[in-house]
Amino acid sequence: MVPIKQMKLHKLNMRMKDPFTTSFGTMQDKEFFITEAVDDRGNRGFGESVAFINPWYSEETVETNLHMMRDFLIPILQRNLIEHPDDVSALFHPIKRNNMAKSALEGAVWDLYAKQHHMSLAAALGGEKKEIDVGISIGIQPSIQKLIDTIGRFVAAGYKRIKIKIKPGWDIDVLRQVREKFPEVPIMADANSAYSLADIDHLRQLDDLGLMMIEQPLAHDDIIDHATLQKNMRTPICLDESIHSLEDTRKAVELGSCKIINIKVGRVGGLSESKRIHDYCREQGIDVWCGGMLEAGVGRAHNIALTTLGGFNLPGDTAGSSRYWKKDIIAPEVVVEKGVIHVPEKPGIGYEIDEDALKRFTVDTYVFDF
Ligand code: OSB
Ligand code: MG
Repeated sequence: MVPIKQMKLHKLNMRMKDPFTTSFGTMQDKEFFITEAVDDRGNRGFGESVAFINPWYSEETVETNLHMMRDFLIPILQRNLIEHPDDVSALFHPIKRNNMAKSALEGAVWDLYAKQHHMSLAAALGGEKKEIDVGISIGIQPSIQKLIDTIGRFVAAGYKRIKIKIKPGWDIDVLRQVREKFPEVPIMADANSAYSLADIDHLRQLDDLGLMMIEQPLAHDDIIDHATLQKNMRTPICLDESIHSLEDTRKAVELGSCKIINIKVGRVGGLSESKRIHDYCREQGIDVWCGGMLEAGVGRAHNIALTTLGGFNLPGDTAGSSRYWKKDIIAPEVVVEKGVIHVPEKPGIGYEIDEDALKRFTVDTYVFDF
């Protein structure tokens, strides 16, 4: 590919319309990096880091991202010529973990590559679908009535499956009432690692509720206890936090720790590794869907492009921009119609950066010349 001339890190601060509560805490103000890879022909590729301010979902944060990108990862890109975006994950391999930092930079390189070749990011990744099915993730609510009202709104808007966040004290009884109100809606639950094997009898009560799956019931770093739980439960287990690579995926599948994988680009270190996990799961007959991290438009566009790969056979968490933001940083914004997103065919991520919005939300910029 045409060499990168410059890498920019834009640190943004955006406030979501509503707070989002999971078993690990509540988030509303998002600080995160938008990455920009520039060549000398006027092409600009964009990526987004999904690390949060706090290390509650995983160990990475906005500040660890800056340290890793500035002090280790960008110097690697400055020292090496990249022929294809797949080279980036190989170059980053000696640096352990820090997958969200790696992914933020690799994503900008993928978008730049696609734009240099006048193709959509979806096509560059080998994607097939023209539209993708999407679901929605609903945080823990102040009351069951509020949850039921919220679900009703999103079901009416056409979302193809509803994910409900659970935690001890907000689980079986809540899901039972939701199931009674919405007998036909595809429903799943996400525990964000709030339980342990001591809760096995409690969790088995989910088997009567006809859930599509339960996501990450046990510890963020576990695949052993999940295998025990899956043997004792009919509801399929989906792993999120525990999967950081193709190797993690292979081990979890071989152990029987899950029947479904949630691929998050940032969690696995980028689009190239996401593709490898997708390909492996497709061969093994494991269901796959694309997770979300409350992204702004750039990260959302990357998720859309990835989901066009044929093995993403379940609706993902890639909801429309307006579900999160008063004003997103891309134009047009991501729109969901009848539960689908029409995949843009323009070069790269397929959405323009709204420069005014980017400027308005930027709190810091770091520039690295190559
Ligand atoms: O576990 O999938 C998760 C949001 C923040 C952190 C972790 C998770 C989530 C979501 C929301 O479920 C997904 C989204 O709408 O982007
Ligand atoms: Mg999850």
